[in-house]
Amino acid sequence: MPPLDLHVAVFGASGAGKTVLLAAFYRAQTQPSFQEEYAYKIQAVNKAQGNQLLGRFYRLEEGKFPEGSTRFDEIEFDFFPRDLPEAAVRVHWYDYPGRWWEDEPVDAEEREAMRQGLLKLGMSQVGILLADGAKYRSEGTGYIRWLFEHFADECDRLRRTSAATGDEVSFPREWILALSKADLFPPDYGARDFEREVCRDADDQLAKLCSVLRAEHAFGHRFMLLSSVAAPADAQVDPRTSLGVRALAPAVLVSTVEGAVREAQATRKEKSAKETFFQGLRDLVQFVDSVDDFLPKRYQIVSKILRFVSIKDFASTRVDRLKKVREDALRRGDTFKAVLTGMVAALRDEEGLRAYHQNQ
Ligand SMILES: Nc1nc2c(ncn2[C@@H]2O[C@H](COP(=O)(O)OP(=O)(O)O)[C@@H](O)[C@H]2O)c(=O)[nH]1
Ligand SMILES: [Mg+2]
Repeated sequence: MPPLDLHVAVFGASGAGKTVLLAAFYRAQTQPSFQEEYAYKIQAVNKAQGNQLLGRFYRLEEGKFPEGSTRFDEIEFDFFPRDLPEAAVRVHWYDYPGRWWEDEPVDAEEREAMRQGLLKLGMSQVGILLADGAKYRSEGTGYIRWLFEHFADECDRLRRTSAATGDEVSFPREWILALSKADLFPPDYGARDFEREVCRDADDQLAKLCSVLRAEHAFGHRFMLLSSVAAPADAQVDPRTSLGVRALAPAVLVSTVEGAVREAQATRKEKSAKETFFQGLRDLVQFVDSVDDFLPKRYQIVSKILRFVSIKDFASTRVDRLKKVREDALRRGDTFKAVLTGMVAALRDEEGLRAYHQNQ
C-alpha cells in the first residue's frame, strides 16, 4: 500500500520562521536518537532537497541564518517505521511566502506560481499559521490581533483575485495556530498558556478569521509552540534545543482525522448539536467501508488511518500503552500501525504536551 498522504499548508509573514522551521523539522527527525525513541524516522522523498535542508541546518549551527526567500516551496517527507523498508506516511509541506500577503505578483511567472500554489490548498487537510514569537514577545496582544485581521483580509483578497481568474481557492478547514521562536519565552510557558492569552485577548479577531475561512471552529482550538533553534540575542546558537518540531507531523495527522469526523458530522443533517467528537469518530469507524463515498477527497485517507489505529489508541493518553502497541506492531512488521501509533504517542509525551494544546 502506498504511504498515506498528509498535505499541510504553512503560512506566516516573512521573518516568522518558516524556512528555519523546515530545516529543524528535518534535522530533528533524522537523528539516530530520534529513531530510537520515537520508533520512526523521516526521509526527504527528493534526496537533494533533504541535503539542502541539512546544509541549511549545519549553517544554522554556525550561526548563519538563511537568506529570506519569497518563493513558494514544496517538499515531501516520508515516515518509515524503525527497521522496516516501507513508508507509512508522506507529508507534503507547502511553504507559502509571506510576500503573497503583502503584494501583488511582480510578473506573470510569479502569478502562475501563486495560482499553482493556491490550488494545492484545496488538497491540504491542515493549515498552520505561524505567529512570530519575537514579535508577540515585544508587541503583545496587539500583534496577535493584527495577525488575525491581516490574515483574514489577505485570505479574502486571495480568494477574490482567484475567483476573478476562474480558480476557486478552498482553504483548509482545520488549522493550527503555532507560535514560533518559543525559546524566547520562559521554560514553563506552554501551548496551554498561549491558548489562554489568545482566547482571552483576541476572540473577536478569531471569530472574524473563522468566518472568512468559512469554517466555524477553524481557528482557536489548536495551539502549538515551536522553536527551531534556541538563539538568544548575543549568545551562541544551540541547535540541539528545539521544541515542538517532533509534534508537528503527529498534530497534522490527528487534525486530519478530526477534520474528517467534523466533515462527516456536518453531512448528517439529523446530527444532534451536542454530539461529541468521539461519538462522531465511533460512527466513522462503524461506516469505515463507505466513508470514502461521502467524504471530500482530501479526507479519504482517514478510512485507512482508522483501519490501523483503534479508537481506544486514538483517544488514549497513556504513552506507555501506545508505545507497547507500537512495538508490537514493529515486531509483526505492521508498517502502518507502527508509524501511526508512534505518532499518536509522540503527541502525548512530555514535549507533545507542552508544545501542543487543544481546547475543544
Ligand atoms: N530565537 C529564535 N529565532 C528564530 C527561530 N527561527 C527563526 N528565527 C529567527 O527568525 C529569522 C527568520 O527566520 P526564517 O525562517 O528565515 O523566516 P521566514 O521568512 O518565515 O522563512 C531567522 O533568521 C532567525 O533570526 C527560532 O526557533 N528561535
Ligand atoms: Mg523563508
